[in-house]
Amino acid sequence: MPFMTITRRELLQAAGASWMLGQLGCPSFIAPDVSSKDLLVRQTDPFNAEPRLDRLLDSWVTPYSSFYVRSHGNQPAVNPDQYALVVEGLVERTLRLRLEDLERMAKVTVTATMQCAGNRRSEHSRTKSTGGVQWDAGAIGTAEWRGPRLADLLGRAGVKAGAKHVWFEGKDSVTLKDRQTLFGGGVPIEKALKPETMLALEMNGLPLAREHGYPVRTVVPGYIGARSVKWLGRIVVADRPSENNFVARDYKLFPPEATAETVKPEAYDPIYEFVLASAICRPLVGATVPAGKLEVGGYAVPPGAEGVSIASVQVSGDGGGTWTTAQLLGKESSFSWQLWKATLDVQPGSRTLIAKAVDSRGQVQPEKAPWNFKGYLYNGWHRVPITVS
Ligand SMILES: Nc1nc2c(c(=O)[nH]1)N[C@H]1C(S)=C(S)[C@@H](COP(=O)(O)O)O[C@H]1N2
Ligand SMILES: [Mo]
Repeated sequence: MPFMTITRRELLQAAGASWMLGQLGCPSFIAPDVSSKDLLVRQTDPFNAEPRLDRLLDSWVTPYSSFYVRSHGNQPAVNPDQYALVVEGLVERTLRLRLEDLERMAKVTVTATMQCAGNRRSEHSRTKSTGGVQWDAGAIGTAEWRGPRLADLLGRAGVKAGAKHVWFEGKDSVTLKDRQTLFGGGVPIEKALKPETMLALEMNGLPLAREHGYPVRTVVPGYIGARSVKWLGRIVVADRPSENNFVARDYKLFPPEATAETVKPEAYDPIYEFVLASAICRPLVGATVPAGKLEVGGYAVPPGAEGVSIASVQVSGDGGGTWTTAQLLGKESSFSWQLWKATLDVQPGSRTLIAKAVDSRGQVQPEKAPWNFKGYLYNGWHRVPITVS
């Protein structure tokens, strides 16, 4: 595995053994050991960090060291011996499963891209300020997730008639303006039963690291990262969407005229699927490059709908005057990004590189994304100003 840059022992220390620090009297909110990650820290508490964009091009499966971390609260150090997952609600049998029960279930490996709904929020903020972590285009990564299917677990519990949603609850504590809460997510029952939707125990062949949700997280391929709940503690089968803050109020796409003061979140649906997007990862914004042949690289993400993949990526070296079709480097998939590269001929002066993706339905990534005060789902054409000397 040439993409792994740290040893298994180091990762086990970051994950499974970290609860021991808690045993030794260290508070559970101490930061996990992410020293073997090489990230740009956007916020320290809660911890939020993304890789420098060009590092995303190293491999189709993103190594641990460049995988972004998005947290809303603390990063609990879960003792694997005391771990329990409760499955309840509209089920025939309430389950209380230990980690070894999950490890004993049939496992699948799913390669899927994790992407934050706030990826590229800083581009929304150029139009008008937005709240939240000001991500560049690096709140995204692709991993090989391994663990049981959620459908198998729900099959054991026996889903009752009338079930419409499945809620996920994490064990981390999040501070909202007026109260403490647990992070939560959820998906419609149809998505919960899809073969790609799973509980991940492993990421890239190793146990999940603490900051990625050790010992268990949901992975919901094609959906925004917020639905892939880390440090999973509870699953509830219900007849309605979760009332958790991060389903009922946050992670909704509000119209441009909405403001934090006036919005009525209950009037809007939760965001689930990704939107078609692409970004340039090399060269970096503001780079100076010699005139002539320039290799440009980046990623493209399909819109998260079943059966829809990336068909092509178009790249411009002159602000949109002429376009070149990029070479796609990954595997075709509805749930994973494509990496791409293109060789452009660039002329001296101030130039803007642009990328736009086209999906297998023929839909083209839009030139601009509608501004919203939460700064979600920025998928306008990615523009990278450079100097050609
Ligand atoms: N329990 C819990 N799960 C969570 C979060 C969180 O703060 N707490 N953040 C979510 C969000 S918004 C994203 S984008 C992904 C990020 O996953 P990663 O940190 O493993 O990259 O986790 C999701 N799951
Ligand atoms: Mo996110």
